[in-house]
Amino acid sequence: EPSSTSTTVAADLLVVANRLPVDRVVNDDGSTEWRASPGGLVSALAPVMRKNEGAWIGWPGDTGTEVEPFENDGIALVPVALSDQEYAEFYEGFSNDTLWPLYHDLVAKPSFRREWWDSYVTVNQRFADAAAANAAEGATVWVQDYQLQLVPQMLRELRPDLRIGFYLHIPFPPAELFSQLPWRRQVLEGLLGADLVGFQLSGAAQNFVRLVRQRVGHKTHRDTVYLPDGRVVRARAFPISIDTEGFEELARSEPVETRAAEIRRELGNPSTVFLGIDRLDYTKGIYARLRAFSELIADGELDVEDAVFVQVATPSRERVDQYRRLRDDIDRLVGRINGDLGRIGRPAISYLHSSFPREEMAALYRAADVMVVTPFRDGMNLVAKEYVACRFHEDGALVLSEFAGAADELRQAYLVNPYDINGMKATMMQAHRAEPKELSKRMRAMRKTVTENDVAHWASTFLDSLALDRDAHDKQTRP
Ligand code: GDG
Repeated sequence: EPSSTSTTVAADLLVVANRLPVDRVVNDDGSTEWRASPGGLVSALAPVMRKNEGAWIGWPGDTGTEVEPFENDGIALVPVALSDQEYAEFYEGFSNDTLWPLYHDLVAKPSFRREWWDSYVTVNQRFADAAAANAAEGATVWVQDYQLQLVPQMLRELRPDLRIGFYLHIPFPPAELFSQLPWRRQVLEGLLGADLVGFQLSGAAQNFVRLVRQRVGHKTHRDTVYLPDGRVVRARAFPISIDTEGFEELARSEPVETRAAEIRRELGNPSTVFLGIDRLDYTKGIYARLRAFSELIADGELDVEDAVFVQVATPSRERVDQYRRLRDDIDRLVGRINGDLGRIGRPAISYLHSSFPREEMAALYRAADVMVVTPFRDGMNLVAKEYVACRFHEDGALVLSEFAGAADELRQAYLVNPYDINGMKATMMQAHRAEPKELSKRMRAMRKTVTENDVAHWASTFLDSLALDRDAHDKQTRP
């Protein structure tokens, strides 16, 4: 049993997330070091965390090792250890094989296993203990995502002085689906430990409030839940975003420009490059999208001499069965499409099962004429926003699923229903044939949206809302 660490910090702002924003890498000589794993969340929160005696609590990414808290770039990092068995049960099991499919419209069938739930409770308690031990009096704690839904309540139990926020990065399902969960009430009560529960979309916040009313029996009004002890919990939408300026800067840089041109050359200078970039996940709709594209070629609408589909599928959750099966299915599909429709040096689909540095991603975005983002369900989908951020020439087309959170904001995308293959085919062709003037009109509007609403704006809006409600509450309850 891993125990909690001995040294502690007294942070005023804590982020509690499944993963620390660093990776432990083992060198050839056996020594280990930490390497920053830059993501939008870290870059958005780093400045405010440095200013506020910040601490980040999370799992360091390998099992079985105990690591003391350490400082990285002005932020205290507090590692929470997981055993191999906990990794399998809490992370791969309950988080990714129960909650993930359940919260994504049952795109895959969730497994309900009682021992996974027990592990979820144990690990959530360990994260809550670590947060409680490292928070200064009256500190603000921001808990992230579906792996840690019990932490708010556990933490409030231990530290009623704290201001607690929670943010869910994935969809929150309607009552009809959520109610399948054998531990539905515990999860709702876990979340109700927070003062503010944030979601990507207002529909998700409404699902949550309705469930709380139905299943827990608390009084609610609009975005507010009234608890019997007089405390209130708010449920609101805070659509997440990207470091827009950072992406655009990268896309404008000379090495990326050169690389983008090189990519097109290496693809044989086709007139149209279609692009998909996703974690290899069954929610992302990769299979249906590739089929739609292959039919356009088979139908003679597109020709492999001048159109290619580049699909990057980043390896993900490779030990979970459904992900293994998906990988095999896609391998087989790509093999068949290229075997049937490709010509020498001209595969219909250029398929890459690997991950790439940010520079290469930016070059791909710059090289692509039509970006195809067709998840069956997605909390937001940052890839869509990254593509827009990189298109500073205001060209390129975005084909986007209505079931991605991003579709709420990016109204000028070519919206599709990913279950409708013929509809997707027609819309992909419409995007492919669009006049430059039409494309730039759409792209300009979308660029305005992602520029005005970047990830820094997301973080400050959430934290301001969390702080504001406290001030209002303090005023009301002060004698
Ligand atoms: C969850 C929710 C929500 C991908 N491959 C590589 C790479 N990436 C980067 C992308 C993008 C991120 O990973 C993926 O974000 P998405 O939003 O597209 O999807 P999820 O991973 O499912 O994220 C989602 C998000 O949380 C945030 O709240 O939007 O709905 O499911 O940034 O660029 N980055 C690099 N190499 C790769 O090969 N460097």
